[in-house]
Amino acid sequence: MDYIKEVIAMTEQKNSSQPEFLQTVREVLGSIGPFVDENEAELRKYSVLERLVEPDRQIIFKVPWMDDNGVYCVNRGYRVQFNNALGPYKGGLRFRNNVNLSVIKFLGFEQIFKNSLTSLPLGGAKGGSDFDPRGKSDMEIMRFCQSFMTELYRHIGADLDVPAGDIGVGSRELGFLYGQYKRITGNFISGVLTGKGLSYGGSLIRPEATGYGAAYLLCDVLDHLGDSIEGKTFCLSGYGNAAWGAAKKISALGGKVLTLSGGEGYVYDKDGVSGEKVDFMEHMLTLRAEGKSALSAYAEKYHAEFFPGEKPWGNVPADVYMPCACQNEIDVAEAEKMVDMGVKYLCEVSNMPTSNEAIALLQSKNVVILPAKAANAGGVAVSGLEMAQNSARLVWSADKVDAKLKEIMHGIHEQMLEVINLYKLPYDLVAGANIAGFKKVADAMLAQGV
Ligand code: 2IT
Repeated sequence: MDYIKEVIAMTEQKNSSQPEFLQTVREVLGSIGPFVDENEAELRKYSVLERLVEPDRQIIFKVPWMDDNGVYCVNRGYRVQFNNALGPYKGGLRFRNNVNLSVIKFLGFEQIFKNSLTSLPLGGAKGGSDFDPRGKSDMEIMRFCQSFMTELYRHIGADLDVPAGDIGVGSRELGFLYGQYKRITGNFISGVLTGKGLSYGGSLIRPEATGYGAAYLLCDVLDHLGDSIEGKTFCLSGYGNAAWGAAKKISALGGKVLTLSGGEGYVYDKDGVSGEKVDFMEHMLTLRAEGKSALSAYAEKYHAEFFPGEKPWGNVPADVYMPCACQNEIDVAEAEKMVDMGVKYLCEVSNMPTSNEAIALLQSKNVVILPAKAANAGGVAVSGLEMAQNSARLVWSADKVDAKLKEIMHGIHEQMLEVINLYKLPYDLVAGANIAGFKKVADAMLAQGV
């Protein structure tokens, strides 16, 4: 444990202004003790942890663009290529006003272990910008994406670094980004981006993959515990891509989704979000883009209750809480309320939705946590399958991709169980995911030398 403490202290000292990054480093390193203790001499000798917490490359660039009034604007672009021990750098781009280097580094660090858990050959990276597409016109977004790619293109490649979407980057943005990449390079290299539209190299099931994958992993966890989704109540946050996929699969499997949420508050639908209500979530994104209140539109249309300015955590009793919005949605106060409401499972679909203190509290109350790196790995996993299809110049059927996604999520549960059994841990999936994810990266880093 001394080695881990030393590296955490060193990381804190070097990155004191990056709270999100430090949060994930403490969380990951804090739970891989059993593996590090067992292999300390070798890990120390080759400075594996010191190398792990330092990104290979951090690219920060200017993104000038013109708005619809002819005003020139400047945003900041990022690409952090964290670790390519397992494969080309891989991870999404996030466009959101609160993006900064700390946020991109936390996402990139998480991505290393998540990608490792998929068992596909993918390294870890993340990028994005403090540009926020909300309230911008399509043409403003196009000009921004073209300018962003005019700088980014020189740093990416199908065997080098493969960006995808994240918050604020969906099929529209990826289309503009891909078009500009193609224009600059003159080549149709579809494997350079994932999450593309179906007409130009995208994969079926990629839009559904994050939410479906989380539901599949939850099925495996519940199965292991002799339980099932059927009849369970779910409290979701967000209403974007991850929440949409999760609601679609959970409702199909017989679970009841009671809430959706956003910055403006949450809706409580006692009849459950299913069928055409799930389809309506796509329309909610359009409403949001137009600056309208998507949640009150849902509440009005489906006679649900709208609670402005509130979060669903601990206000609605549910068996499973499923954050699907952004980082640090759940702190100790919310966790305490969730426990009082009788929550049994926390399935993290957004990246790092729970503070480290809230994780500790929930674990002490025997809440089973499916950590984000495992639970939301379905998104990047199907990105990996999109890369495979692009390399083979083939298009797989939805059933084939879905079956592979299920298999990958099943494999993630197996890997977590394996280390839990190996180190005689309780059924702690947080440690299971971190150790299993790290082990493979450490092996590859050691094999490839310093
Ligand atoms: O957080 C994530 O894993 C993603 N936003 C998806 C990344 C990807 O490369 O598909």
